[in-house]
Amino acid sequence: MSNTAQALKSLQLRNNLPIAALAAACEQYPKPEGHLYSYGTAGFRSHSKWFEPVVFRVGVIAALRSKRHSSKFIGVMITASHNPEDDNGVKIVDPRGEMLQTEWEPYCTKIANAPDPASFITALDDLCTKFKIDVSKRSKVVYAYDTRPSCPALVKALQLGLAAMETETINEGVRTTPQLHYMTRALNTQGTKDDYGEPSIPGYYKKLSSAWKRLIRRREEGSLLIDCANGVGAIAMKELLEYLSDDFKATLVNTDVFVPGVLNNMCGADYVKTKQELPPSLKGVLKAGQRGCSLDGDADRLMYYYLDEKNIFHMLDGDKISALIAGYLVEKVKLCGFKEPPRVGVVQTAYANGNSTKYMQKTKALPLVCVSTGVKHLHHAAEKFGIGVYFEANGHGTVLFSSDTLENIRKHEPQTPTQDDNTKDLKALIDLINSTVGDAISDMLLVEVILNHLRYDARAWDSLYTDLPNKLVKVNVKNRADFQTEVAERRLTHPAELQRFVDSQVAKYPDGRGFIRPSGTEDAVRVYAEAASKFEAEQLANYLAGWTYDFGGMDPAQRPKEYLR
Ligand code: G16
Repeated sequence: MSNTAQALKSLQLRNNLPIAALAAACEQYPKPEGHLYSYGTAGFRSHSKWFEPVVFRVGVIAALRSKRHSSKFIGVMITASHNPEDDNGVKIVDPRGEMLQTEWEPYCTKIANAPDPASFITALDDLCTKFKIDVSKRSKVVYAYDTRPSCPALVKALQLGLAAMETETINEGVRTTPQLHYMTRALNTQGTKDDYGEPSIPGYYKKLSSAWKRLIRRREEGSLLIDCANGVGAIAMKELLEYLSDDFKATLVNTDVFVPGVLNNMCGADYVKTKQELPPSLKGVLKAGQRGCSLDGDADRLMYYYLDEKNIFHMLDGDKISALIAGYLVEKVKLCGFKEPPRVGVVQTAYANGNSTKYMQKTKALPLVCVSTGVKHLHHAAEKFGIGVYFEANGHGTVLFSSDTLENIRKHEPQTPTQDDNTKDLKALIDLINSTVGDAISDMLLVEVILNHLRYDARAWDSLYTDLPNKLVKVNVKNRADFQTEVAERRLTHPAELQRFVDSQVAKYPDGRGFIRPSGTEDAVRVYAEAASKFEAEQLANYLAGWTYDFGGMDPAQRPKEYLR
């Protein structure tokens, strides 16, 4: 008898898992020795060469999650979003289209790292016991993937995990992450009072385009330039344009979806945010005064920008998008004439520009909370408001309407034609917004509608407040787990000495602010600084980066020259 067979025979399980099928499948995808996976900010992410075993195991976990939720559909998305093309990632989507419940994350990590079939099955058994999963229930999973070349092999691994659990599956093919979130919620709410829309990709386009047509007034001339990051957003945008008819004029660029090496390369939302410049491929294409925007590799992030009359680049990031939307919704709610108006609130992270926070709190008197990076944190905080607007500065965000607010709007009886018009607008906005997760395409339509209603051009929008100059640096360290934080990632608890250095440096700069946090999606530490001038913000960021580099245990002689010390 082989060692594996012996180990399996001696297992004492508490749940009736299909041991033979799981073990056979697990042997096909052995876990690479010495490689550790962690379920982080956006699920598992890694270089794609390490990834088939983890995706197989996610298939099994998703099936169990479905059983835990009385056979509701669970979503699985294979994407590494803004990461380089050779990376890949996988995340589990809960029945309402939200991120996986955080209590499951350590179990996912343990299951992914189990070194052999017996320990893999034991880890699954622990999960079933902990969450009282009735293994005999049916399981249903809907999945999709982005345009990365590694996806077909990963999909095969996922399918094997799902088959081992005899799961009913829907393969949505190459789709944006937000489309998969939409599908998950729509499948689970079909025919109920919470019906989210027709559970199909055409249903998604119909919902967005019909809301757009109800909202849009006379359009100005000119077309919006959309940088699709050479990712799946290009496919979705082309499909959506078919539904939007002539009153939405857009020019798509960076649409080379299946050309190797171009995904997110020198383009896309992450490029714009981190470099704070126009992607080179848009130079000479974007005209002065014209609005442009960039999606990221899986179309869940959005960055806007324009060139002024001197051809100077101006970025309108997630904070500016949030300020525009929150300010608009506050006024819209007032115009509807509710007896008890829903409370509009804003959620940000430590990356939010200091002046955006001031604008929301002081100029607009909006309640505001700051949470850790990661949509799951923002989403949960936004649920506490009647209407919760959450955006990360990187352009990832959406708007949530609480069930009480939805009921309030549904029952509302407007007393004047103005109230009636505005209530109709609000209802259409609810359909336009993909509340399951940040959706670059839905957010882009929302921004365009608001600009249209307010008769703002990009400059008028930009003038809501002036960004404090800032800089974000990625520092590669030996072990990002050596960096631990508190107060929504704004301070390091470890290394404490590094935090003392941050405090001493920040105090030297007018309007200075800076923090250091480990990334949840890449093996790196991120350093952020802002200050009154560009020079000072960059200098502060480079000092903090230099010290982070040295504290990360790297050889100081190798420190990149832009990192100061
Ligand atoms: C993911 C998360 C975002 C987060 C970003 C960067 O985005 O969904 O919430 O802001 O990663 O996270 P970190 O700084 O921890 O690496 P995406 O677009 O990659 O899915």
